[in-house]
Amino acid sequence: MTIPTRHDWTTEEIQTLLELPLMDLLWQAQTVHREANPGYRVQLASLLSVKTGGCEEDCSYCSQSIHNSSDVSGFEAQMRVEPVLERARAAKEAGADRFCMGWAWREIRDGKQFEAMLEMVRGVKGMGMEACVTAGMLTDDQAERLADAGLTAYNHNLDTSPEHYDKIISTRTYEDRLETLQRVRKAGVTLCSGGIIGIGETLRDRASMLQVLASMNPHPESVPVNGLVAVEGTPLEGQQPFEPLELVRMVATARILMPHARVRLSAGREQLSREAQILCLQAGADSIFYGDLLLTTGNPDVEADRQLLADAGVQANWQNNASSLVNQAPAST
Ligand code: SAM
Ligand code: DTB
Ligand code: SF4
Repeated sequence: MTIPTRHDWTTEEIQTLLELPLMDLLWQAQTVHREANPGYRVQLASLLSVKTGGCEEDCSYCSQSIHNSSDVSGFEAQMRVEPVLERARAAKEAGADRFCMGWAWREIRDGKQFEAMLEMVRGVKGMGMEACVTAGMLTDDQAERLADAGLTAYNHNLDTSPEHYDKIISTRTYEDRLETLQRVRKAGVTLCSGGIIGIGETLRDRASMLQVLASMNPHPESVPVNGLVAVEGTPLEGQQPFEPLELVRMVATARILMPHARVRLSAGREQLSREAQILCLQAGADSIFYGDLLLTTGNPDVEADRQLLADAGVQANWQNNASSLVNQAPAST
Protein backbone atom coordinates (compact mmCIF):
# COMPACT_ATOMS: atom_id res chain seq x y z
CA MET A 1 0.00 0.00 0.00
CA THR A 2 1.20 3.51 -0.72
CA ILE A 3 -0.19 6.09 1.63
CA PRO A 4 -2.02 8.82 -0.25
CA THR A 5 -0.97 12.35 0.70
CA ARG A 6 -3.95 14.67 0.81
CA HIS A 7 -4.16 18.42 1.23
CA ASP A 8 -7.94 18.68 1.09
CA TRP A 9 -9.00 17.38 4.49
CA THR A 10 -12.05 19.15 5.86
CA THR A 11 -12.39 20.22 9.49
CA GLU A 12 -15.40 17.86 9.80
CA GLU A 13 -13.40 14.88 8.57
CA ILE A 14 -10.61 15.72 10.98
CA GLN A 15 -12.98 16.13 13.91
CA THR A 16 -14.45 12.71 13.05
CA LEU A 17 -10.95 11.23 13.26
CA LEU A 18 -10.30 12.94 16.62
CA GLU A 19 -13.58 11.49 17.93
CA LEU A 20 -13.10 7.90 16.73
CA PRO A 21 -13.09 5.17 19.34
CA LEU A 22 -9.47 5.25 20.54
CA MET A 23 -8.69 1.75 19.30
CA ASP A 24 -9.92 2.57 15.79
CA LEU A 25 -7.97 5.83 15.71
CA LEU A 26 -4.80 4.07 16.87
CA TRP A 27 -5.27 1.33 14.29
CA GLN A 28 -5.52 3.85 11.46
CA ALA A 29 -2.60 5.89 12.73
CA GLN A 30 -0.46 2.81 13.17
CA THR A 31 -1.23 1.59 9.67
CA VAL A 32 0.02 4.88 8.27
CA HIS A 33 2.97 5.07 10.62
CA ARG A 34 4.19 1.52 9.99
CA GLU A 35 4.31 2.22 6.30
CA ALA A 36 5.86 5.67 6.54
CA ASN A 37 8.34 4.74 9.27
CA PRO A 38 8.71 0.95 9.36
CA GLY A 39 11.61 1.01 11.83
CA TYR A 40 9.74 3.20 14.34
CA ARG A 41 12.76 5.45 14.35
CA VAL A 42 12.54 8.39 16.72
CA GLN A 43 14.53 11.56 16.27
CA LEU A 44 16.09 13.07 19.36
CA ALA A 45 16.08 16.86 19.25
CA SER A 46 17.64 19.04 21.94
CA LEU A 47 16.39 22.52 22.75
CA LEU A 48 18.21 25.56 24.04
CA SER A 49 16.90 29.00 24.89
CA VAL A 50 19.54 31.36 23.50
CA LYS A 51 17.64 34.54 24.32
CA THR A 52 15.30 34.23 27.27
CA GLY A 53 12.51 36.51 28.49
CA GLY A 54 11.57 40.09 27.68
CA CYS A 55 9.40 39.22 24.67
CA GLU A 56 6.89 41.90 23.55
CA GLU A 57 4.25 39.40 22.43
CA ASP A 58 1.47 38.52 24.86
CA CYS A 59 1.14 34.75 24.29
CA SER A 60 -0.86 33.73 27.32
CA TYR A 61 0.90 30.39 27.82
CA CYS A 62 4.42 31.79 27.73
CA SER A 63 6.83 32.41 30.60
CA GLN A 64 8.89 34.75 28.45
CA SER A 65 6.36 37.46 27.66
CA ILE A 66 6.78 40.88 29.30
CA HIS A 67 3.00 40.84 29.75
CA ASN A 68 3.30 37.87 32.14
CA SER A 69 4.95 37.75 35.55
CA SER A 70 6.76 34.39 35.38
CA ASP A 71 10.24 34.35 36.86
CA VAL A 72 12.89 33.53 34.24
CA SER A 73 15.66 35.40 36.05
CA GLY A 74 17.58 32.15 36.56
CA PHE A 75 18.34 32.01 32.85
CA GLU A 76 21.05 33.88 31.03
CA ALA A 77 19.25 36.62 29.07
CA GLN A 78 21.38 36.32 25.95
CA MET A 79 23.89 33.55 25.30
CA ARG A 80 27.00 34.05 23.18
CA VAL A 81 28.04 31.90 20.24
CA GLU A 82 30.69 29.68 21.84
CA PRO A 83 28.65 28.56 24.90
CA VAL A 84 25.75 27.75 22.59
CA LEU A 85 28.00 25.62 20.41
CA GLU A 86 29.36 23.89 23.50
CA ARG A 87 25.81 22.96 24.45
CA ALA A 88 25.21 21.72 20.92
CA ARG A 89 28.33 19.55 21.11
CA ALA A 90 27.16 18.09 24.42
CA ALA A 91 23.73 17.40 22.96
CA LYS A 92 25.32 15.58 20.04
CA GLU A 93 27.47 13.53 22.36
CA ALA A 94 24.37 12.59 24.35
CA GLY A 95 22.82 11.37 21.10
CA ALA A 96 20.75 14.25 19.72
CA ASP A 97 20.75 14.70 15.97
CA ARG A 98 18.81 17.93 15.84
CA PHE A 99 19.60 21.07 17.83
CA CYS A 100 16.84 23.67 18.20
CA MET A 101 17.62 27.18 19.37
CA GLY A 102 15.02 29.64 20.67
CA TRP A 103 14.97 33.43 20.83
CA ALA A 104 12.17 35.15 22.78
CA TRP A 105 11.59 37.75 20.09
CA ARG A 106 8.54 39.12 18.35
CA GLU A 107 10.70 39.27 15.21
CA ILE A 108 14.30 38.92 14.17
CA ARG A 109 16.21 42.20 13.96
CA ASP A 110 19.30 42.70 11.81
CA GLY A 111 22.56 43.39 13.56
CA LYS A 112 25.02 41.71 15.88
CA GLN A 113 22.55 39.27 17.37
CA PHE A 114 21.35 38.09 13.97
CA GLU A 115 24.96 37.63 12.82
CA ALA A 116 25.54 35.55 15.97
CA MET A 117 22.44 33.46 15.14
CA LEU A 118 23.87 32.74 11.67
CA GLU A 119 27.16 31.71 13.22
CA MET A 120 25.36 29.36 15.61
CA VAL A 121 23.48 27.77 12.70
CA ARG A 122 26.74 27.25 10.78
CA GLY A 123 28.38 25.80 13.88
CA VAL A 124 25.58 23.33 14.59
CA LYS A 125 25.47 22.23 10.95
CA GLY A 126 29.23 21.87 10.99
CA MET A 127 28.84 19.28 13.76
CA GLY A 128 26.67 17.20 11.47
CA MET A 129 23.40 17.93 13.26
CA GLU A 130 20.20 19.40 11.90
CA ALA A 131 19.80 23.02 13.01
CA CYS A 132 16.45 24.54 13.89
CA VAL A 133 15.71 28.13 14.95
CA THR A 134 12.61 29.65 16.49
CA ALA A 135 12.75 33.42 16.81
CA GLY A 136 9.43 34.95 15.76
CA MET A 137 8.68 36.78 12.52
CA LEU A 138 11.30 37.38 9.85
CA THR A 139 11.83 39.13 6.52
CA ASP A 140 12.51 37.44 3.16
CA ASP A 141 16.10 38.57 3.35
CA GLN A 142 16.59 37.13 6.84
CA ALA A 143 15.01 33.84 5.75
CA GLU A 144 17.41 33.67 2.81
CA ARG A 145 20.42 34.40 4.97
CA LEU A 146 19.36 31.67 7.38
CA ALA A 147 18.96 29.28 4.44
CA ASP A 148 22.45 30.22 3.18
CA ALA A 149 23.87 29.52 6.65
CA GLY A 150 22.48 25.98 6.28
CA LEU A 151 19.42 26.19 8.54
CA THR A 152 17.45 22.92 8.37
CA ALA A 153 14.15 24.11 9.84
CA TYR A 154 12.39 27.16 11.23
CA ASN A 155 9.89 26.59 14.03
CA HIS A 156 6.85 28.84 14.08
CA ASN A 157 3.74 27.30 15.60
CA LEU A 158 0.14 28.08 14.74
CA ASP A 159 -0.54 27.19 18.39
CA THR A 160 -4.32 26.86 17.97
CA SER A 161 -7.19 27.38 15.54
CA PRO A 162 -7.82 30.68 13.72
CA GLU A 163 -11.07 30.91 15.75
CA HIS A 164 -9.44 30.50 19.18
CA TYR A 165 -6.28 32.44 18.40
CA ASP A 166 -7.28 35.88 19.69
CA LYS A 167 -8.17 34.41 23.08
CA ILE A 168 -4.54 33.35 23.42
CA ILE A 169 -2.53 36.09 21.70
CA SER A 170 -3.54 39.65 20.83
CA THR A 171 -0.27 41.22 19.68
CA ARG A 172 -0.12 39.48 16.28
CA THR A 173 -2.57 37.81 13.94
CA TYR A 174 -2.96 34.34 12.52
CA GLU A 175 -2.25 35.89 9.13
CA ASP A 176 1.15 37.17 10.43
CA ARG A 177 1.95 33.63 11.46
CA LEU A 178 1.02 32.16 8.08
CA GLU A 179 3.01 34.82 6.22
CA THR A 180 6.14 34.01 8.20
CA LEU A 181 5.71 30.33 7.36
CA GLN A 182 5.41 31.20 3.66
CA ARG A 183 8.61 33.26 3.80
CA VAL A 184 10.45 30.36 5.39
CA ARG A 185 9.13 27.95 2.77
CA LYS A 186 10.06 30.34 -0.05
CA ALA A 187 13.65 30.50 1.20
CA GLY A 188 13.89 26.71 1.00
CA VAL A 189 14.06 26.06 4.74
CA THR A 190 11.83 23.25 6.04
CA LEU A 191 8.86 24.11 8.25
CA CYS A 192 8.31 23.09 11.83
CA SER A 193 4.81 24.14 12.83
CA GLY A 194 2.28 22.74 15.24
CA GLY A 195 0.33 23.69 18.31
CA ILE A 196 -0.66 23.25 21.92
CA ILE A 197 -3.53 21.45 23.60
CA GLY A 198 -4.94 22.36 26.99
CA ILE A 199 -5.28 26.10 26.39
CA GLY A 200 -9.06 26.23 26.64
CA GLU A 201 -9.67 25.15 23.04
CA THR A 202 -12.54 22.93 21.92
CA LEU A 203 -12.24 19.73 19.92
CA ARG A 204 -13.39 21.75 16.93
CA ASP A 205 -10.46 24.15 17.47
CA ARG A 206 -8.03 21.23 17.45
CA ALA A 207 -9.55 19.94 14.22
CA SER A 208 -9.45 23.41 12.72
CA MET A 209 -5.77 23.93 13.54
CA LEU A 210 -4.89 20.53 12.07
CA GLN A 211 -6.92 21.44 8.98
CA VAL A 212 -4.77 24.53 8.40
CA LEU A 213 -1.57 22.49 8.76
CA ALA A 214 -2.80 19.61 6.60
CA SER A 215 -3.92 21.95 3.82
CA MET A 216 -0.38 23.29 3.39
CA ASN A 217 1.25 21.94 0.26
CA PRO A 218 3.76 20.53 0.96
CA HIS A 219 2.87 19.64 4.55
CA PRO A 220 5.20 21.00 7.23
CA GLU A 221 8.12 18.59 7.53
CA SER A 222 7.81 18.75 11.31
CA VAL A 223 4.69 19.10 13.47
CA PRO A 224 5.22 19.63 17.20
CA VAL A 225 2.32 18.63 19.41
CA ASN A 226 2.63 20.37 22.78
CA GLY A 227 0.60 19.85 25.94
CA LEU A 228 0.36 23.05 27.96
CA VAL A 229 2.96 23.44 30.68
CA ALA A 230 0.97 25.72 32.97
CA VAL A 231 3.65 28.16 34.09
CA GLU A 232 3.18 30.27 37.22
CA GLY A 233 2.70 33.93 36.37
CA THR A 234 0.96 33.30 33.02
CA PRO A 235 -2.77 33.83 32.47
CA LEU A 236 -3.06 30.07 31.85
CA GLU A 237 -1.41 29.04 35.12
CA GLY A 238 -4.70 27.78 36.58
CA GLN A 239 -5.74 25.89 33.46
CA GLN A 240 -7.13 22.38 33.98
CA PRO A 241 -4.34 19.91 33.04
CA PHE A 242 -4.76 18.41 29.57
CA GLU A 243 -5.98 14.83 29.38
CA PRO A 244 -3.08 12.55 28.28
CA LEU A 245 -5.29 10.52 25.94
CA GLU A 246 -6.26 13.74 24.18
CA LEU A 247 -2.60 14.27 23.37
CA VAL A 248 -2.46 10.70 22.04
CA ARG A 249 -5.46 11.52 19.83
CA MET A 250 -3.78 14.67 18.49
CA VAL A 251 -0.61 12.76 17.66
CA ALA A 252 -2.54 9.95 15.96
CA THR A 253 -4.63 12.35 13.92
CA ALA A 254 -1.62 14.44 12.87
CA ARG A 255 0.06 11.20 11.75
CA ILE A 256 -2.93 10.18 9.61
CA LEU A 257 -3.24 13.64 8.04
CA MET A 258 0.47 14.21 7.42
CA PRO A 259 1.96 10.74 6.90
CA HIS A 260 5.51 11.86 6.18
CA ALA A 261 5.85 14.71 8.66
CA ARG A 262 7.87 14.26 11.80
CA VAL A 263 5.28 14.43 14.53
CA ARG A 264 7.07 15.73 17.60
CA LEU A 265 5.91 14.83 21.06
CA SER A 266 6.94 18.18 22.55
CA ALA A 267 6.10 20.09 25.75
CA GLY A 268 4.07 18.39 28.46
CA ARG A 269 5.87 15.04 28.65
CA GLU A 270 6.61 15.52 32.33
CA GLN A 271 2.86 15.37 32.92
CA LEU A 272 2.58 12.07 31.02
CA SER A 273 3.17 8.61 32.41
CA ARG A 274 5.69 6.44 30.59
CA GLU A 275 2.77 4.42 29.27
CA ALA A 276 1.04 7.49 27.83
CA GLN A 277 4.29 8.49 26.13
CA ILE A 278 4.63 5.01 24.65
CA LEU A 279 1.06 5.26 23.36
CA CYS A 280 2.07 8.52 21.65
CA LEU A 281 5.02 6.75 20.02
CA GLN A 282 2.69 3.97 18.94
CA ALA A 283 0.23 6.54 17.60
CA GLY A 284 2.91 7.94 15.33
CA ALA A 285 5.12 10.37 17.23
CA ASP A 286 8.59 10.01 15.77
CA SER A 287 10.50 12.66 17.63
CA ILE A 288 10.94 13.82 21.21
CA PHE A 289 12.76 16.69 22.82
CA TYR A 290 15.75 15.20 24.55
CA GLY A 291 17.55 16.88 27.44
CA ASP A 292 16.52 18.01 30.90
CA LEU A 293 15.16 21.38 29.81
CA LEU A 294 12.79 22.58 27.13
CA LEU A 295 13.18 26.38 26.89
CA THR A 296 12.36 27.51 30.43
CA THR A 297 10.57 24.44 31.79
CA GLY A 298 11.60 20.89 32.61
CA ASN A 299 11.66 17.80 30.43
CA PRO A 300 12.29 14.16 31.42
CA ASP A 301 15.98 13.51 31.98
CA VAL A 302 18.18 11.83 29.41
CA GLU A 303 18.51 8.53 31.26
CA ALA A 304 14.74 8.25 31.69
CA ASP A 305 14.27 8.86 27.97
CA ARG A 306 16.88 6.32 26.95
CA GLN A 307 15.10 3.80 29.12
CA LEU A 308 11.72 4.80 27.72
CA LEU A 309 12.84 4.27 24.14
CA ALA A 310 14.53 0.99 25.00
CA ASP A 311 11.41 -0.25 26.78
CA ALA A 312 9.23 0.81 23.87
CA GLY A 313 11.58 -1.05 21.52
CA VAL A 314 11.97 1.91 19.19
CA GLN A 315 15.22 3.04 17.69
CA ALA A 316 16.71 6.49 17.91
CA ASN A 317 17.77 7.81 14.52
CA TRP A 318 21.37 8.09 15.55
CA GLN A 319 21.53 4.56 16.86
CA ASN A 320 23.96 3.44 14.22
CA ASN A 321 26.52 5.91 15.53
CA ALA A 322 26.14 5.30 19.23
CA SER A 323 26.09 2.28 21.41
CA SER A 324 24.46 3.30 24.67
CA LEU A 325 20.87 2.99 23.51
CA VAL A 326 21.43 -0.23 21.63
CA ASN A 327 22.78 -1.90 24.72
CA GLN A 328 20.21 -0.56 27.13
CA ALA A 329 18.38 -3.41 28.83
CA PRO A 330 14.63 -3.13 29.39
CA ALA A 331 13.70 -1.68 32.82
CA SER A 332 11.43 -4.55 33.74
CA THR A 333 12.80 -7.95 34.60
N1 SAM B 1 9.18 33.44 20.06
C1 SAM B 1 9.09 32.41 19.13
C2 SAM B 1 7.69 32.11 18.68
O1 SAM B 1 6.76 32.30 19.44
O2 SAM B 1 7.53 31.61 17.56
C3 SAM B 1 9.76 31.15 19.57
C4 SAM B 1 9.66 30.55 20.94
S1 SAM B 1 8.09 29.93 21.46
C5 SAM B 1 8.47 29.65 23.14
C6 SAM B 1 7.85 28.36 20.67
C7 SAM B 1 6.56 27.60 20.92
O3 SAM B 1 6.64 26.90 22.14
C8 SAM B 1 5.26 28.38 21.04
O4 SAM B 1 4.74 28.73 19.80
C9 SAM B 1 4.36 27.39 21.75
O5 SAM B 1 3.65 26.58 20.83
C10 SAM B 1 5.32 26.56 22.56
N2 SAM B 1 5.19 26.87 23.99
C11 SAM B 1 5.65 27.97 24.61
N3 SAM B 1 5.34 27.95 25.93
C12 SAM B 1 4.66 26.80 26.14
C13 SAM B 1 4.06 26.22 27.29
N4 SAM B 1 4.07 26.83 28.47
N5 SAM B 1 3.44 25.03 27.14
C14 SAM B 1 3.41 24.41 25.94
N6 SAM B 1 3.96 24.92 24.82
C15 SAM B 1 4.56 26.11 24.91
C1 DTB C 1 7.66 23.61 20.23
O1 DTB C 1 6.61 23.45 19.61
N1 DTB C 1 7.83 23.32 21.50
C2 DTB C 1 9.15 23.71 21.95
C3 DTB C 1 9.82 24.17 20.64
N2 DTB C 1 8.76 24.11 19.70
C4 DTB C 1 10.53 25.46 20.56
C5 DTB C 1 9.11 24.71 23.04
C6 DTB C 1 8.31 24.26 24.23
C7 DTB C 1 8.40 25.30 25.28
C8 DTB C 1 7.74 24.87 26.56
C9 DTB C 1 7.76 25.93 27.59
C10 DTB C 1 9.10 26.35 28.05
O2 DTB C 1 10.01 25.52 28.28
O3 DTB C 1 9.28 27.57 28.27
FE1 SF4 D 1 6.80 33.46 24.15
FE2 SF4 D 1 7.39 33.26 21.51
FE3 SF4 D 1 5.05 34.36 22.36
FE4 SF4 D 1 7.37 35.63 22.74
S1 SF4 D 1 6.43 35.14 20.77
S2 SF4 D 1 5.71 35.43 24.22
S3 SF4 D 1 8.75 33.91 23.18
S4 SF4 D 1 5.73 32.21 22.60
